[in-house]
Amino acid sequence: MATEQTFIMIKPDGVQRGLIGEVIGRFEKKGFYLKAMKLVNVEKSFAEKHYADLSSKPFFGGLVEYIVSGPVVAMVWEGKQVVATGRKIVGATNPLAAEPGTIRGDFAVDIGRNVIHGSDSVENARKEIALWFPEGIAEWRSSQHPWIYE
Ligand code: RTP
Repeated sequence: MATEQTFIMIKPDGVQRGLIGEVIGRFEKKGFYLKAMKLVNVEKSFAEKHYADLSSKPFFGGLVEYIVSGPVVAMVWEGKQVVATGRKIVGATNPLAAEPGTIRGDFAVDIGRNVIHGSDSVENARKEIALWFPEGIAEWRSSQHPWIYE
């Protein structure tokens, strides 16, 4: 049974540019399941917590300012190897290096306006889901789609 989950966030630029449907469509069409979603404005302290691992980087201040600059869409996606495959769908951090066909490769130019975040490991996905969805996630599908999963 494929139960791996990842945390995906559409950053403020993606929301302002009307890319919510595009992002959701790509994950849905691949065969992943949207398990939780909310549109939220996050506080500076929350953004700092999400990106705590990067707090010593020179771009940290600008990154936090970017994330709090408008609403973001926080989502949990589920499916077989969804963490690693989600990162492939998202594309390389620098959009100019991201392959065409990836979200960043198709829709972004600047590293500081790269549209989307995706967890980089199963362990970080677990931490990020707990941080963004402390209320928990409602179960709404008990089995995988038989035309997608063997
Ligand atoms: P994310 O966490 O947003 O999915 O991005 P990532 O794993 O691909 O990259 P990471 O190294 O974790 O960086 C987080 C975000 O910080 C911004 N960044 N700016 N100016 C810079 O050199 C720089 N490097 C990273 C990007 O918005 C990146 O997504």
